[in-house]
Amino acid sequence: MNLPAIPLPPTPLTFSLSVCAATIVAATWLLWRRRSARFLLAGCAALAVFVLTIPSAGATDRLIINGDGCQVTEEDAFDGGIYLQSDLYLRIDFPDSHWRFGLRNQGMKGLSLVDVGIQAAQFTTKQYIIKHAGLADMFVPYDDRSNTFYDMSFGNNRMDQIDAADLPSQLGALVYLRTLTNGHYVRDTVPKVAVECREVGLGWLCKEPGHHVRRRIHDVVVWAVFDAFNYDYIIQYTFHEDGGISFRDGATGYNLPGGQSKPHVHNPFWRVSTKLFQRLDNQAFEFVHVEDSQGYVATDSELPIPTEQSVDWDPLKFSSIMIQSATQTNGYGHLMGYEFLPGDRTGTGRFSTRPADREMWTQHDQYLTNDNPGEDGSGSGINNWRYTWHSPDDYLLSYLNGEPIGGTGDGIVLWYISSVHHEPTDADNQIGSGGRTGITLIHWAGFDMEPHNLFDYNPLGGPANCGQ
Ligand SMILES: [Cu+2]
Repeated sequence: MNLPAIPLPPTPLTFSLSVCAATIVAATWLLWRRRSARFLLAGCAALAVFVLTIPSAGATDRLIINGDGCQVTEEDAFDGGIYLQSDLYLRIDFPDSHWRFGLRNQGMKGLSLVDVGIQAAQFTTKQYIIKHAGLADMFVPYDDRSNTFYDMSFGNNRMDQIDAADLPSQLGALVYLRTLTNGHYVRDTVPKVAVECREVGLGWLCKEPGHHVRRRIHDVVVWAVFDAFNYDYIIQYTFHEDGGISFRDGATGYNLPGGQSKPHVHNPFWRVSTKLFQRLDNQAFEFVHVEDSQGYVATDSELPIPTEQSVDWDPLKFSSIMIQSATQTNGYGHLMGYEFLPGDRTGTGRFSTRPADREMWTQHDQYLTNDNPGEDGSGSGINNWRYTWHSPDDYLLSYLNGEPIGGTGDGIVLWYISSVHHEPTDADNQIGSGGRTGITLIHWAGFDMEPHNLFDYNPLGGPANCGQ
């Protein structure tokens, strides 16, 4: 299935060209009756034909990273820059797979992804997988409760400028987010997103006598910095050549002045609105691997998740959430979808069970809801959580009202709480001034989204037989 075309509204350029054309026709009719003007008109006409055959300056794509293992293109990147026709979209071209996605800075929640599409293996067009993904909050309770912070409650537009020096020496680029203003898109004055192509290592290999084959792969990493005063959080989306996406939030900066050595937990709280293949027939399952009573034989199952509900991760069952279409199958007749797996995770945060503390939303790892109108945080009242801070207890728990999954709304939303405990050590304790200590090394938390029965074969060119 193709991604929807982006409608291109009339621009000042096309309007002014139309006015010019009408003026030329009228003037030609008036002047042609004068013999002395005919030679001049013929010359002007030739010049006009030359000018009008120069490609339009609008909607010009620009290659921003050009490596052997990956290329990145910014769409509609005309450097005149004032009358951009679309919001920011990037395309990634790996040798064996192709991505397209948009990047947004909406309200209080930092960098988000929109309209993500993937093409690989048997597909000849991009398959739409994500409507909107990003952070809903970052909850940071200190162990002794001297402080309890929601680090995305501090107001709109808290993303920092990214500098050229933040990039690697090769295969990196800065991009500018855009804002819809008076009918066209205008770039930010400073870049707030970094894009990098990174060599990862091996995607697969096979060694049989006389037959050694392998494939080395690249990632494209898109990241921004969310400024929460002493903490700088790196919000990072990694697009893998195998069709997966990694979502990560990394805490760095310096520890809380006055509480430099106090342990705490960073809990990035994610929201991913999927709409696989742009269809409304998506459904959810929980994968579990259960050992028998002797721990000798195991049974794997995919358990239907029929209604909006919480789902806890069980490491003893290798549990994961799967979202797939109820009708769209690959070449084997298997329903195609994506699986959500823990990423960097040092533990599982569980916090206050006292309702008055409004931390009941931390009692589970994951939630599934329908994407009903306004529930993306852009609605009114509690549904305005992207622009007006509310505790997730106020909005998330109200969305969990037992509706059949996929029964209403425009896709299925996974809410994912990732946790990383931060016990400051002497590496953090270098004494500075003003109550500050040294800069803390990045600690990451997040999850991964992997294709599940999406492809008919190894999307990275692996042979059907190893050793033949
Ligand atoms: Cu910390």
